[in-house]
Amino acid sequence: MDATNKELDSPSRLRLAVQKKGRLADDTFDLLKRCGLAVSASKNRLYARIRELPIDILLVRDDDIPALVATGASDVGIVGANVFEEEKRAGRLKADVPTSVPLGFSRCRLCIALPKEHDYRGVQDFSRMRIATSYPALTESWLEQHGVKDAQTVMMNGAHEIAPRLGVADAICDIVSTGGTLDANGLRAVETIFESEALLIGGALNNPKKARVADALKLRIEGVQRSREAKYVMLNAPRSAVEGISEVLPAADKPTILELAGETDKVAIHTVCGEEVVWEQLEQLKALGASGILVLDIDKMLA
Ligand code: PRT
Ligand code: ZN
Repeated sequence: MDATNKELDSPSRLRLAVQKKGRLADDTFDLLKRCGLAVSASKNRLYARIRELPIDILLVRDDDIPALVATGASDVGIVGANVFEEEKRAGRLKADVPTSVPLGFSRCRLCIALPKEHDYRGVQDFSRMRIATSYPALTESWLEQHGVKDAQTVMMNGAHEIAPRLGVADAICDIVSTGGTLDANGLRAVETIFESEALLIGGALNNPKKARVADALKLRIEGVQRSREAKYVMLNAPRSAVEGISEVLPAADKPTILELAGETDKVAIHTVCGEEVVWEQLEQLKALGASGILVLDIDKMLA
């Protein structure tokens, strides 16, 4: 259901700004879905109302999210750390936007890249270079930190990769994920200046009702993040092997030990492991006498 303008004025509903369409959007909607919050974004919608919690979703371009949160037009937002930091460092945010929660998706790097034929020797190679980027503030502060004083940034909103060939710049500073785009354009990343992932920003709210909703949202997000990595491990093992098994699974909670019908020396062990369980660990468990080992995904988790 679309929210009407009047509904958006509701003082107790939390406003969450998210990217409408793009690289962040799918993972953001997936996260919200896993938090039990269904949003159906259609082309013409600028906002959507969530039924399960008093939250209104603003569907916007990612670049607008930091300012929407800084001005209070939105209470919280989900945006790439690259965009958030650039807006902050460029001094475009009118107010402090409080601590952000890292969300673990849309991971990428902001890198300076040079034509492959350039024999890169170190940061001083950037001296007197023109660097094409959409992130001038992040690039300039990195150059300054590394003692490069006479490089110049050239603002470009896209197609940075062709800037060196066009003679518009000597280097570029852009987001890299697989490195395929750089490679296809005869470029090579020589320095990573910023590591990015999606962040939940904002959330210092005076309105106690909204603050409670923001806390509930954060709690659900934390639950989803924990359950993403966590595994439920079940196995049968000799009673004497319980300690050894705990050592093989260091990220596991204290195990639940269950009696097995008709067995005196063997028990069933159930535990939640806070991180991925790899094949090598299963082999070590087997070597300790474990059998019937099951590793299951966890759908939801609340500490
Ligand atoms: O329309 P709107 O303004 O909302 O979106 P946008 O076009 O500005 O951004 P979008 O959707 O492309 O990216 C949103 C966010 O996703 C970025 O701000 C990053 O935080 C994150 N992200 C993750 C990426 C990439 N991976 C990525 N690979 N953003 C951009 N790229 C581009 C990069 O600019 C380059 O052109 O992909 C190309 C490089 O990819 P590889 O895989 O070839 O290295
Ligand atoms: Zn954008």
